[in-house]
Amino acid sequence: MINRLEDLAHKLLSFIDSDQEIYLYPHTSIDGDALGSTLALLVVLRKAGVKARFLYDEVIPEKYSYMEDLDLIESFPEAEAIDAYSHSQALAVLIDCSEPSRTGVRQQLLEKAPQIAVADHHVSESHSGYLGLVDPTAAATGEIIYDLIVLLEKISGRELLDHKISVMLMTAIISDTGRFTFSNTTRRTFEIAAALMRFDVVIRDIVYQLYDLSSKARLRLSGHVFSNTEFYHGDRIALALVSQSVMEACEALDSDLDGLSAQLRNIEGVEVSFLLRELENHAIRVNIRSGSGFDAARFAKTLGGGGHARAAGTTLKNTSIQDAGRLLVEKAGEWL
Ligand SMILES: [Mn+2]
Repeated sequence: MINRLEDLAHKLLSFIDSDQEIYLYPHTSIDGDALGSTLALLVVLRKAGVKARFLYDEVIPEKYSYMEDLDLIESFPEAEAIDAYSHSQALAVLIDCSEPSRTGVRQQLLEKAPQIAVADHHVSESHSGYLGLVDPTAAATGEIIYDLIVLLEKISGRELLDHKISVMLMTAIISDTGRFTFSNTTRRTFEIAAALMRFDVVIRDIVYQLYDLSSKARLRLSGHVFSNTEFYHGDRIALALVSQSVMEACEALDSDLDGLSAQLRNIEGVEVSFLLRELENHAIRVNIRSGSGFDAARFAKTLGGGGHARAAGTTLKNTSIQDAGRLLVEKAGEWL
């Protein structure tokens, strides 16, 4: 268990007015928590006079475009240029993940850092030598970043939080708590949200962008997913397969799949749902949602993945989507 948030705060502030830089690493397939948390820390560090960078190699989903300062995100360089970047990197901070492998192609730059820190709320192996905090009781990494910012304010004696940073952190929290409705939502979640409301955050606007605003592609994709969902083991397992051809026929983006697997889990009697998405090169991304009787994180771990008890995932390689579906149903059947 890594519990050194104070140490991380001091470390970050030791780079004030330094030419050395801090690189921030959210996980791939960025979500509202990873993005809001990373952007908030980036802006705060720069405000405090610390050089920080946020390099990313995928497209940031359009729905987050209401946040300010997205233009500070730099596209990740070609492999040949990585060495040049690594010279200025004094510290790497993993955000909303603790495994270097969760950073995809950025991992090669991350691992050149002389020191690695982490701010995360996923259950994970302990990494000795990492600074920071891994707290699975936090509903969102945004809660941890909020605590970190409060520490930075205390130590530096400067006010760092403002309206735009509060919108980023609220985005993180709303995303990972399903707008304050998931079982991970705690009193602490509301205390932090209340503190952010001091900066006139309009929750309605965030929720509209993240949840309510829809598209034709999403509507067609939902129709396909729901009408083709199959049920197994006395309807306790729900399985939905989303092939590449269906994505293309619906002109859907990956983000159009958000929330669908939770809806499958919500069907009466269903204890675990699997939403499978066919990727390139015979890989299948598996999205798992479960009720209280099924530990999705533990299940995902047996297949090389991870996550939370009620929401987890993994990627299966060298398989077809049908075979992956059969494997999951069989394994989950043994668990139930
Ligand atoms: Mn998260």
